[in-house]
Amino acid sequence: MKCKKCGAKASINMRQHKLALCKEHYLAWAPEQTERFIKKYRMFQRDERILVAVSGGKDSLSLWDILYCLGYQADGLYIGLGIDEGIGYSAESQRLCQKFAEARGLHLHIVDVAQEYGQPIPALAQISHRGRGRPCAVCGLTKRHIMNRVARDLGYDVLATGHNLDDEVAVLFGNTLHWATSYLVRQGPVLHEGPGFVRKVKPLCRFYEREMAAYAILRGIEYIYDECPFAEGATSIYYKELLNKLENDKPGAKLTFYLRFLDAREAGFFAPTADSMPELHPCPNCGQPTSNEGLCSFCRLIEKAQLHA
Ligand code: Q46
Ligand code: ZN
Ligand code: ZN
Repeated sequence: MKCKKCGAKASINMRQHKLALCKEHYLAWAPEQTERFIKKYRMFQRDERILVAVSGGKDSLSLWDILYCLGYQADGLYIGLGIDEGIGYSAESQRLCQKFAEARGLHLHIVDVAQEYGQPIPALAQISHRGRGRPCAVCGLTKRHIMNRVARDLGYDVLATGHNLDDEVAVLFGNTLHWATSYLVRQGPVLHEGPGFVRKVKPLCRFYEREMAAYAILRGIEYIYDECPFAEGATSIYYKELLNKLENDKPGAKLTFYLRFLDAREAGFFAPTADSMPELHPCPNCGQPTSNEGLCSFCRLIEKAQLHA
């Protein structure tokens, strides 16, 4: 297989784009595409300050690297979850994020959940009824709270996450199976800011997972290969496997599913309902918007944890 641009040996073949590229041309192509998506979906402007949520994985570190190469003002945010099962997942992912930032002279904010709120994620999950079995619901709630808080407190215009096409399509597939229209109406490359909410963007939403893995490897980015130990057996992973089978037989199926969904959403196919737009008011404790009466779900979780301490 030869590079379509220069004829040298190709490093990656993207069947869905009918495009094979060598290392040099792929490392130019990926940021060009990202810039195109940033503009197309009006994610942010050159003068805006971006906070990139980094986990130490290939997607978020590649995203930070691409924004840095494109000349955007992007700082990082690492959230220490305190997940030390198996390989010492959190400690290792934090080390890789710090190493990445230092090598490029970039600024990384670190928030450690246990230091800030008294308990790491696995312990918080034990306390909450949401966390029986798998800590992911508590983990997701905590990460969303911290990301929004840090972005707002430190005056960032936008929060960027490294979700790739495979992630987005797995979520879309799950929501479609359940016709969860209140989620479908909000899924997309940009979630606009609202009172108390920072804008959220996903600049990698049109890249396949293997394209980001290739980017990270070809750029020599050191990232954590292992998934979080709690990801094992998650429904989203099962959906990804199903969708990979489909993609294998029909190259481009995932991208088409996602892009046609965005078209349908744009055309008003999933109209907002009272359910998808609940009335929000500021939490009396932390000030973040919530649809709860009284404390937001995160503050309730922390209150419960303190009672158990
Ligand atoms: S980090 Fe947290 Fe994920 Fe681990 S505990 Fe679950 S949600 S799997 S993205
Ligand atoms: Zn080439
Ligand atoms: Zn709160």
